[in-house]
Amino acid sequence: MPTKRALITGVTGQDGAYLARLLLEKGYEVHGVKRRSSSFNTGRIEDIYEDPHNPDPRMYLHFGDATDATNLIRVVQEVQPHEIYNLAAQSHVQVSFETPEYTANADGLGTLRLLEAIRILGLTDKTRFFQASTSEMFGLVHECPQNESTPFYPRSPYAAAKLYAHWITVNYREAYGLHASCGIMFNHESPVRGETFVTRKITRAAAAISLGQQDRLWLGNLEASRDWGHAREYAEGMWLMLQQEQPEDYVLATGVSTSVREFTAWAFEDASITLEFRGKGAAEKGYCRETGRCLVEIDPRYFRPTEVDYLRGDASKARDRLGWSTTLPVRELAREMVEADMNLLRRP
Ligand code: NDP
Ligand code: GDR
Repeated sequence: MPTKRALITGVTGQDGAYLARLLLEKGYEVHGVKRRSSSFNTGRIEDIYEDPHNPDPRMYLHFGDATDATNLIRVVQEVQPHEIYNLAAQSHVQVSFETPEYTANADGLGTLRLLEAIRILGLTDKTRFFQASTSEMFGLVHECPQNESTPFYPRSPYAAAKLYAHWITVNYREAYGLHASCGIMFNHESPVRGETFVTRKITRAAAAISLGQQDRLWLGNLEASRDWGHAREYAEGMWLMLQQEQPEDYVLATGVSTSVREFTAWAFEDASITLEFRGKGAAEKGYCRETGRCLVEIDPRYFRPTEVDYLRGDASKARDRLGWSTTLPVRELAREMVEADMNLLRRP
């Protein structure tokens, strides 16, 4: 078998780093698209990136941006990938309310640009395509749990942009016979999760507070509930979708939903602090049971103009057809993240 080549956009992000690692382990030649940045943005892939002067490198990086069509066409032409994983996105829901046009451009049109690159270059029969769709598309949902047939109702500029990306991917599959699949992925986290997403913000703060490096954690909606899994397992799901004979869309989820409040209590427990929540609404606070000190407070700035209150996925299609399921319970995920943050913060 000739070596398979994969192109990953968003390779410097959490999922890109796990997926690149997985594909290298599977013997792929991996090409990643990274953005030009004024400071290093390759921290998550430092250990797998190889100097191109090495005798036989299997990992390459290309400069590129989801908002730049000519650049994407050139990269796809140069790499001639067997598989493209489109993970690049402005992926922060709250930030999308402040940058709606940019989010639509990068997340929505960025997907169209890649699909068009495949079509223009005559690669529709050769290149398989994965789109990182999201449970945020369900938004104001009335069905629980959510599966592939649950209607969408996006509640943010991010979710609306991703919904466009989802449907345009489906359309290119139907219109041009492209092997294109969307993973409708519920939240997945890890020790390399971006620091402004709620789980990592919490585990980092719990570690920093227990080490005396931070006084307080400010959060938004503690009632919100999410289906949190481990990013490593979701990378495997992405790969499995592109190995199927027929392209299809699949929900990836754990089937368990946990509130932000409960995740916070777990993280502090793992940092040897017992938290007690008292009060209601914006006045609710988290106190250390032993010392009585207030450690968690609400900052209304973190509330979103429209919120997604509750998500819980049903991944039975992925289990039955791909043989994919999650093994790591969310309680263990919290523990792994706090432990990693403790180690990170203890370093000089
Ligand atoms: P991250 O935010 O960690 O990574 C996003 C990646 O996209 C980074 O490499 C980032 O580059 C890159 N990027 C952002 N904007 C552009 C742009 N204009 N052009 C090129 N690259 C860009 O996200 P995750 O790894 O968590 O998620 C991966 C994908 O999966 C995203 O599309 C996300 O929306 C989607 N998703 C994620 C879920 C999750 O729970 N993690 C769930 C469902 C879907 P840089 O490093 O320079 O910022
Ligand atoms: P989400 O993740 O919006 O689900 O999108 P995030 O961790 O940002 O928020 C989850 C829930 O926690 C509530 N929340 C807070 N969120 C943040 N970021 N900061 C806070 O201080 C805070 N306090 C409470 C939020 O209101 C929300 O309800 C993630 C991203 O990875 C998307 O790219 C992906 O598509 C979805 O998951 C599935």
